[in-house]
Amino acid sequence: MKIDIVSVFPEYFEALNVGLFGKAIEHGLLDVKTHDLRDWTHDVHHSVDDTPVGGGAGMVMKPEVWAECLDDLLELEPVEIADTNDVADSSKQSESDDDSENPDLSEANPAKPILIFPNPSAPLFTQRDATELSRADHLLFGCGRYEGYDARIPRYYRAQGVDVREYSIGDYVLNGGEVAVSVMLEAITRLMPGFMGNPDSIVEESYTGQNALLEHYQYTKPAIWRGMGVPDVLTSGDHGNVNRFRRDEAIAHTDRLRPDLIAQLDCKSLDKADRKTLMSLGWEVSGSHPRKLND
Ligand code: 6GU
Repeated sequence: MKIDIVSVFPEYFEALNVGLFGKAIEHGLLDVKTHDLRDWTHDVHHSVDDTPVGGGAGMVMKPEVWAECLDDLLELEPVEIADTNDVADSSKQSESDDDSENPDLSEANPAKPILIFPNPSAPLFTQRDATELSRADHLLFGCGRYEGYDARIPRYYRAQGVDVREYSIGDYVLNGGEVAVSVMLEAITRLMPGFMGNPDSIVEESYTGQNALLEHYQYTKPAIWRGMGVPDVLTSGDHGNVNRFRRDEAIAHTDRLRPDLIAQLDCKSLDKADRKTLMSLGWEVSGSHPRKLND
């Protein structure tokens, strides 16, 4: 997989050379290039931002600099587009800003570069997105800083037929996209075939597959540590019981911390024992998704 990262702090990504990610680069599984956005400026101050049109605090990243950079990396010629989408029309804005703007996972053509902008005001990046993007051949990340980037940048490249994604990594604000890109990259690349030493460890994790539950608790030896034991069933050697115990623990754990994930489960994928456990926790398991009773 080819990965280009554009940032005003390209040195931030030197940390990628360590651990499994570093190994994947060494082995040629990943071809990572970082680029300094300021290399595409022409003024003495190498400025990449300007004051917001309409006023307000902070600075906004300029479209010209980003476009010169992205045209180079995507090998596109600059064009004028007949885009009448006046930003002032908020109804149009909301129409084009929902999740549907990130193209459907199944439509992606792996050979086409995917342009990704971290953006705290975008749809949430999920394991589903990571899984899909792990099949791409070329990802290009554009890290914004300051208050964000000119909204015409993603719109322009979509109009050029580029697969453009914008993602937030959670409901909090970071100073820039660098940390978010690191998070996304780690989530994406570890799903690539050949990246992990033990691919089985991916299968059982939280948020994977149809049945996105939080994971059950894990224990290692010793069986008693500082007076604390582990659940007896785990040392029983009965794999059926161990699996059931873990599954029930995962369900109970998810019910407590992330009931929103239970409400997204597909009822068809739940077996009899799952249903029993869920019902004992106050869920109605019928129809397409479980429903919490007395909510
Ligand atoms: Cl993707 N960027 C920034 N700046 N802040 C964020 C974020 C992204 N996701 C959550 N907070």
